Amino acid sequence: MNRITNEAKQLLNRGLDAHLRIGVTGLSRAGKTAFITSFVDQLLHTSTHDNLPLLAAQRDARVLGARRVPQKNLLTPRFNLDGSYESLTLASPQWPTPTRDVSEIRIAIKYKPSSKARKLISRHATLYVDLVDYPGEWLLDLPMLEMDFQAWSEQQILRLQQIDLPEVEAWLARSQHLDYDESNDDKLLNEVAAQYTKLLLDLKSKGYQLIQPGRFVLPGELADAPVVLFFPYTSKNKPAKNSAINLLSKRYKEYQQQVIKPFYRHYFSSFDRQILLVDVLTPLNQGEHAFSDMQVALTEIMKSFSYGKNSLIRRLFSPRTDKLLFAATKADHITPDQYSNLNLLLRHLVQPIWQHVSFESVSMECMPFASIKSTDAGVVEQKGKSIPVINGTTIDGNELTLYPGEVPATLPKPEFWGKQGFDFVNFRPQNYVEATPLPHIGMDKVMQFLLGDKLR
Ligand SMILES: Nc1nc2c(ncn2[C@@H]2O[C@H](COP(=O)(O)OP(=O)(O)OP(=O)(O)O)[C@@H](O)[C@H]2O)c(=O)[nH]1
Ligand SMILES: [Mg+2]
Repeated sequence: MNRITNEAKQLLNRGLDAHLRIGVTGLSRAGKTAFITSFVDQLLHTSTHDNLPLLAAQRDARVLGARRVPQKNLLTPRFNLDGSYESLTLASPQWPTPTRDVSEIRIAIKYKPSSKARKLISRHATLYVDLVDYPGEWLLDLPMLEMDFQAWSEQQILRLQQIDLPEVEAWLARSQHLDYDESNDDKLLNEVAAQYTKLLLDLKSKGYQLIQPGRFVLPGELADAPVVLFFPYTSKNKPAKNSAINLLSKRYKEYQQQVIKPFYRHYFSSFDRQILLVDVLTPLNQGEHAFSDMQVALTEIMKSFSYGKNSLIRRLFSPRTDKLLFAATKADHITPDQYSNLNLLLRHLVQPIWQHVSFESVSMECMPFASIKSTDAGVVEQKGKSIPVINGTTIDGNELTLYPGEVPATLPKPEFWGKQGFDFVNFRPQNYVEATPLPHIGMDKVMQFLLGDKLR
């Protein structure tokens, strides 16, 4: 009893209310907006529905309710939850529109504490949760902090040379052989820089995900600023002191100091927990180049999470993330018998970081889930055999029942791409039934991992 009273006294001084800041990231189209929309929507329905059986506090009927409250951080744009609802409630429901910048939203969850000490203090407590949506592409810039302009240029040019596309060849042929030394004028330089950004956007639309610098394709408020107008350039001769080409390395340095570092200082190091959303299924469908590119991009992204004593991240910032979740999104595109394969495949993808991060006492987990379920799973009988299927409405409005195929449980071997046994179809969200939570697969498990222990 004494121990409980002591703990209660401590809590009394500190107060029961707590605050959790969760970073939600993933490459473009990974499903961040759908995730935050569903996360908030599920919480808003906790007092009226049993929508989250695996969230312990809700299962034990201790969640009294949740509501949106004004965010504390006044400099970050507000997450457009109403915009998401508008799209989802259309007569033909649509997915929320793509987002291009960081945004956040705050929810207050009122609950009954379960621990004896907490109950002594008050019958109610509030957990404030900030969800911050930020592009995974920004994490791809971390390695740039350890390279000077020359080293970065050499690496990028090499990478571009390995891509067998005429537009890449054309850009390389032009950009590396122009005479930028003619005058101090940066017009030509800006022109080639704009073409470089266009090339990166082009590559992105073709499924390449390893795009550096990440801000070039998602510049937010930096669009057209000189700091995002440079490109890799390797020259054998040292350029003249006041030639325009020197602007490239100046802008590169500025990008390191004014763009990459502040991002890690202001956002990354402020997260208590992070979820990295990975869309494994789309690249699996697009083919070998998209899949292996995603794999390299993921490995680069994960460097931001391996903060051992000597890591760059630790030297520059002090991140405080104690939980990290890798989540395979859009699991409603496959039949339930494939969920475990999807999870195993995700585990293989994040393997390079797994051991390393566990040593840093960051708790990690992998799981498959769907933020907004757009299909129903079932079984059809064919020639006396039961075949698992999913059924939904395609983006074009046609009802479709199909078996999308097997998800490989390990990294696909070259033969896999030859047979391409995976058939991925984009479904539109199901019709929204008013006053009910959005249908999901496994959001409760995701939420239990991210905030379950804070609702005790
Ligand atoms: N079936 C299904 N599709 C999903 C789900 N979540 C996202 N999607 C699909 O993935 C697309 C991208 O989802 P978003 O939530 O907009 O992804 P994002 O990461 O916010 O994308 P950007 O803002 O462009 O970076 C959607 O338009 C849907 O087509 C899901 O839970 N189920
Ligand atoms: Mg988005």
